[in-house]
Amino acid sequence: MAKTVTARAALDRGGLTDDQLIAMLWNMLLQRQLDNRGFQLNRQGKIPFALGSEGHEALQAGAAMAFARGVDILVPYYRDLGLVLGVGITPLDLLTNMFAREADLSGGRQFPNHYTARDRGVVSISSIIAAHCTHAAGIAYALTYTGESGRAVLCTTGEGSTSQGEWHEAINFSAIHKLPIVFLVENNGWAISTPQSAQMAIRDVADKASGYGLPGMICDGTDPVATYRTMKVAMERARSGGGPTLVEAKCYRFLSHSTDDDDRVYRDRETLAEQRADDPLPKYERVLLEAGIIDDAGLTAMKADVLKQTNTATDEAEALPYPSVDDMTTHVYAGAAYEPWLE
Ligand SMILES: Cc1ncc(C[n+]2csc(CCOP(=O)(O)OP(=O)(O)O)c2C)c(N)n1
Repeated sequence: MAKTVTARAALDRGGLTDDQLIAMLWNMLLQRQLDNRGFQLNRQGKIPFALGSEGHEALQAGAAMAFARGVDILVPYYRDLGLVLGVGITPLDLLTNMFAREADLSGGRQFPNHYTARDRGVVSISSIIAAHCTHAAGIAYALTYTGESGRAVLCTTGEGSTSQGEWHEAINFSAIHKLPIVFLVENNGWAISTPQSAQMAIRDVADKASGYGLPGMICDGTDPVATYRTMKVAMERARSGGGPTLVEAKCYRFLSHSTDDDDRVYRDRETLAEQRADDPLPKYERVLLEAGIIDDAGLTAMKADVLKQTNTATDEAEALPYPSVDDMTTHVYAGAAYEPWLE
């Protein structure tokens, strides 16, 4: 009998099923669409601020795949839209946050791109760079203290945040106490207008791990499978009592830092265009197309669906009411009757 000839290219799938590989593509497409929507809404004057994670999609889809829902705890930073989508926050949750509506999971009080969902294990974001790293170490310490095993804390930052004292304190404390935590550094080369070379005298952030006595790992953050592979090892080490890991995922930031920043004043367009060759989204689309995991029609349909879901969530969130003025001091001052400005 003739041997079946398959057109499928060999695929490094990191042990993931077709459905999981497709789920990562979905996550990446949705992340980019929602990022763009944030910028559009800002330029339309509908929301005060937006941040983009364009270029981070692959590493966030891969890291989310290594996160155990209902078990692990995520302490993210503001550029983690894909990661929070991947652990169960919905497009409607995100847009309700951007529009600061009452139904927002922080009651319409948080900044755009400052996500939280207690029921999904996502801790509220701190705008103070690296302050959340000590919170994350504290949460990991609490897991150890209360004897909860099999759970890990995932704490993310950019590479610029690793210059902050609190990052070092959190890493040191975690290593000393062998805490169940993974510090994921999304190294996009820039901290607003400060390049990595002006931030540290080393090439790899992962090298900082050895000074504190924890393992440092590096992965290609433009490849979701490579990131998943690395994060799986690190998260399993944390869950099984092996202690903390520092993971550095190399990527690039394609957009300005935020809608309040104009990157043309510090980054030349040629370098940006060169980096586009490594754009994780079309790269991963090609991988799945060549492996026959998805076909052109499937990809087109998926993109249409992502746009439709983004539009629906935008319209729904925009139609929701703002928080009531009566609710202004909730979670701000102790006691409903305390109104210091009236005294
Ligand atoms: C303590 C503190 N200093 C400065 C800022 C202003 N700030 C906000 S984001 C940012 C850059 C952080 O860069 P990085 O950690 O590399 O993350 P990226 O934004 O590149 O993803 C700075 C300096 C801040 N929020 N907190």
